Amino acid sequence: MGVLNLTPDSFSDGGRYQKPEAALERARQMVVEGADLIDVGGESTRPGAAPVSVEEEKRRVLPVLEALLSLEVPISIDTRKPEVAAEALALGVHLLNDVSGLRDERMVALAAHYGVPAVIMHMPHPDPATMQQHACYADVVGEVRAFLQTQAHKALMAGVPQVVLDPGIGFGKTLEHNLQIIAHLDRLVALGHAVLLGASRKRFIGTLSGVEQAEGRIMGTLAAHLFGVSQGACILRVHDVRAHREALAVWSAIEAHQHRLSGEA
Ligand code: HH2
Repeated sequence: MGVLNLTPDSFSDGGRYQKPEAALERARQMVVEGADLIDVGGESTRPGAAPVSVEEEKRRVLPVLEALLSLEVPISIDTRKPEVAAEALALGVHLLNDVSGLRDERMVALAAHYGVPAVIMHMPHPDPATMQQHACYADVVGEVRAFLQTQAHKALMAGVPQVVLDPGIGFGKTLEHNLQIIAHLDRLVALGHAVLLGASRKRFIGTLSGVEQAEGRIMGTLAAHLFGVSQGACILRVHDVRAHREALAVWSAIEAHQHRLSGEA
């Protein structure tokens, strides 16, 4: 899943793709590099980001979505706002990515009505502005898992055709929480739904690798993402598509060989 932020203030690529032509060009480039899906967002959810009105978010994303729908890959809308989701889905967007975890029942109803899969992401509190104050868990893996399981059940019961579970790396989580979640991602995978991992360029990668500039955190991102894939993650939300394709080509060739040998034994 290639990330396309149409924002002035996203933490790693803010301000670069605000013009529709630049956004379309970036999306085309990610498809050429091997993206299977493009995730379009019009609001930064980094801790402390300025809130964006419904009208402003629509103004940012809707014209670009219309243009992107002519691409040969599915398009996802990354929004917490039902008003934005409604118009994006009416245009024909293929996937709903809700970082607030489908807490708002209107989001569930929209995904069910349009028959699209929904990404359910965990954050401990629905407001990104204050989410770091809620980074407090007795058992982070168990609590994230329980939240996602409950939300998935509600969504499927309401008629959403498919759910994708996402632990929400960096959303109301400390370095230690992020590490525990990635190390035990198999516990989310065991719930039987597709699992998405989004660690791309995030702060904890910078902390561990010593890379201050978000754009320079590719190697650390790859390490986290490949570990996640080895635990069963099947969608990676990434800014650096080519690097991921190259790493996954090598990783999956080795993995396939491992299965062949164990099958023969
Ligand atoms: N992370 C970000 C935004 N949306 N959606 C899902 N499902 N999972 C994530 O981990 C996730 C997400 C934050 O990253 P980015 O879009 O690069 O930054 P910003 O929120 O500053 O625009």
